[in-house]
Amino acid sequence: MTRLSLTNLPVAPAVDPRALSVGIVHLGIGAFHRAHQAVVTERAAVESGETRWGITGVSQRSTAVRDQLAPQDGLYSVLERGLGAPSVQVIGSVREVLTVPEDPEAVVARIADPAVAVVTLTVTEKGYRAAGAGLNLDDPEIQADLTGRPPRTVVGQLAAAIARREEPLTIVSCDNLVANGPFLRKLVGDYFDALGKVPEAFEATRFPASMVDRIVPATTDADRGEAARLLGVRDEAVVVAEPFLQWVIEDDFAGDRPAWERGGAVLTADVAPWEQAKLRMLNATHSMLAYLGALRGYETIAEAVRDEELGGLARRLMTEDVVPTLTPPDGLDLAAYGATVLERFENPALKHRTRQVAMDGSVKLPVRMLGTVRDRLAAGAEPRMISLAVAAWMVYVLSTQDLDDPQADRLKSAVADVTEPAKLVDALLAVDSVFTPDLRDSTVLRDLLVDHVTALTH
Ligand code: CS2
Repeated sequence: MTRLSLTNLPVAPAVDPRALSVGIVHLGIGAFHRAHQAVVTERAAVESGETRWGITGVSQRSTAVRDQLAPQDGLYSVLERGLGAPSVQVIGSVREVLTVPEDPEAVVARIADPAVAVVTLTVTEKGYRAAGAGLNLDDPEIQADLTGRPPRTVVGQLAAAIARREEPLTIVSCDNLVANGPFLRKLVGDYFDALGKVPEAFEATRFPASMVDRIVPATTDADRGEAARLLGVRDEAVVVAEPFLQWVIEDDFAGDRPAWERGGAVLTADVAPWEQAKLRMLNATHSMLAYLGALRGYETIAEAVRDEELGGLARRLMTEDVVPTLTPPDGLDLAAYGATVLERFENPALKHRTRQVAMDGSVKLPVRMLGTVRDRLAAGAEPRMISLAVAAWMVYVLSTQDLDDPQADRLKSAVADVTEPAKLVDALLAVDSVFTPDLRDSTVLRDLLVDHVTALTH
């Protein structure tokens, strides 16, 4: 079967890719970006008629995405899997892919290009190389960037480009982090402080917060087969996604920006309530189902949530522990939102693996679970359900051989000699890159964790 490309186009993208020039650099061109921001950006271009917002995608580590996209002129399809028949759409907004290992300097040069006004990022929690609220200055890659080599870390790339630019730049974090924009600004500021010089352009650089939402599991051979059947051509870069898509962006830009609101995004003055609702309701429940589901031998999130007991626990996590900590954004009914989240998880066509959601727990828990624990404890409540989610992670760490986590070595050695539930709880509560002293010292939390770990391991 022939391969998707500009000369082999069964379904034309909504905008002629040849007419687009690059105005956005996206760091971390994985499946999520291609199924989310790239789609909204293309829709915005269709609605506004603007052709200056093509995307240069950057791969931080591997050349895989570039190798998939280059022979296809940057084109790829989004395979949407909902309850009905799957559908497919070809997206043409990615115009170039650069890879950091091959040419780190080209990445900085592209961000510094005056035609570029916006940088977006999906580099996952660990890509920020933070320790607590600041930059991890002990990280060897950060240290190496600080010596002045062409930068290989995300923060190093942004800092080097800001130092070179004359026109204002806006940097939009699209990762699942609390106050992702201000957080990234702090990390870049820490980097400049460590360098001992803060360029003038840093002050003018804007870091709006954003909340992103779309479930995008890893693509499988079955997805590639389905896309080929629907398209009539082969697409090595297909991404699969649910129909739902949400993007709420803080309206704080240094210069021009794509008309993303015309592509379906919401521009607003305050993203925090949206982001908090999403991280605490959706992501925390997702992780809980991933850990409990994996421990029960379920392959996918849909199987886990369809287990009556686990589905019930997921519902109780939201209603009993999370909702009381939230101030809903205007127009959001939290009960209805929670029900929608569970319906989305139940989508049997998605095949989102429990192991995929379970990875990187050491950097996900603080963002999606521990704020809820802290708020419930402060309110004098017993956070029974959210501590079950934390306990499930602890048992998962103990029982998983090839733990996929940036701190896997540290976690595995912490639990190496553990023989009983209380020891597991204490060993992991002592990991100070995950748990802050207030949580470590809470006997209410510890007792709950020991109860849950006991129940989960017997
Ligand atoms: C998931 C998220 O893998 C995970 O940790 O919880 O990727 C989730 O699918 C997205 O945030 C949904 O928007």
